[in-house]
Amino acid sequence: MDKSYPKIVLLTGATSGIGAATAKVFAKNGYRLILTGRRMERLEELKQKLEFKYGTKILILGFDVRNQQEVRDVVSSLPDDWSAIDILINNAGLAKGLSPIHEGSYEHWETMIDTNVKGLLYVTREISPGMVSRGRGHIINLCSTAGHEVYPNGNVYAATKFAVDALTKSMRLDLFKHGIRVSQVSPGHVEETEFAVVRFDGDANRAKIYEDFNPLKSKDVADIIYFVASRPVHVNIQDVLVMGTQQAGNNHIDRSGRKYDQKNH
Ligand code: NDP
Ligand code: 8X3
Repeated sequence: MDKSYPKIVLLTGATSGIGAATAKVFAKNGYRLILTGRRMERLEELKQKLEFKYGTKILILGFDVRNQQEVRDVVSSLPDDWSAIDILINNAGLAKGLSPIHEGSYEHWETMIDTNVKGLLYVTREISPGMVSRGRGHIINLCSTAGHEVYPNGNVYAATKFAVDALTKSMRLDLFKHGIRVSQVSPGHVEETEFAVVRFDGDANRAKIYEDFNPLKSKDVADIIYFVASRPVHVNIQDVLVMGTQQAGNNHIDRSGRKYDQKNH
């Protein structure tokens, strides 16, 4: 651990799924956390739980990453002792709908583009100048297998994640000379998240997409994000492409029943 310990992590999308699991791993390892999302009551609950369990310091900020002015206001009014962010984890994101291009919903398209691409850009634009001026920092973006390979009806969600992949590569080119690391993690299907429920607008039956195979769990991805963030400062992991054992690509999933349960091995 270097001299600036404990480091400050700003994590977007901490209210559920991969973000909530990531908050837990970093809290356990003694980092100071700025946890963000729109559902303030969830953030309050998480803060209380993690501070009590791990004794770590947590600041919570409720805002919508799509709102450029709100993002600017929130970042510019960070208390002095929370403003030197060491690690930014751009995790907030979502899929909406699963329709062929000729039937897609404009509203779904706007929501995905505004959140996954523009939201990530707004937060990064506000936080990266401080990193540049300090000559240190690490940005970790949540991409997806959908940012590497398209699948039927995944069109606009995939396009946003291909954009995240392009932005990770571009940010790396722009920021490496300032001592800032840029990485991404690209998971396949992950359960213990609200991803499918959000995609299908709360339709619990449609959201049952993990019953016939064993996908990644949110903690699997959180552990990888932590691994990426905790490498020695001379190491920059560019991308981690990771899937459950029963998934070999976006279009290749062994749906013959849930297998490879850790308990049985
Ligand atoms: P969840 O739905 O469980 O979590 C999404 C998080 O994003 C929530 O905390 C939500 O908080 C936040 N969020 C969504 N929209 C906004 C917004 N406009 N402003 C602020 N926060 C927002 O899904 P996951 O944990 O699965 O998703 C996390 C990331 O992982 C996403 O980028 C997703 O694309 C990616 N991913 C997910 C995979 C999966 O299979 N689950 C696989 C590959 C990548 P709130 O609603 O409180 O604002
Ligand atoms: C989430 C995984 O396959 O639903 O990024 O697009 S997938």
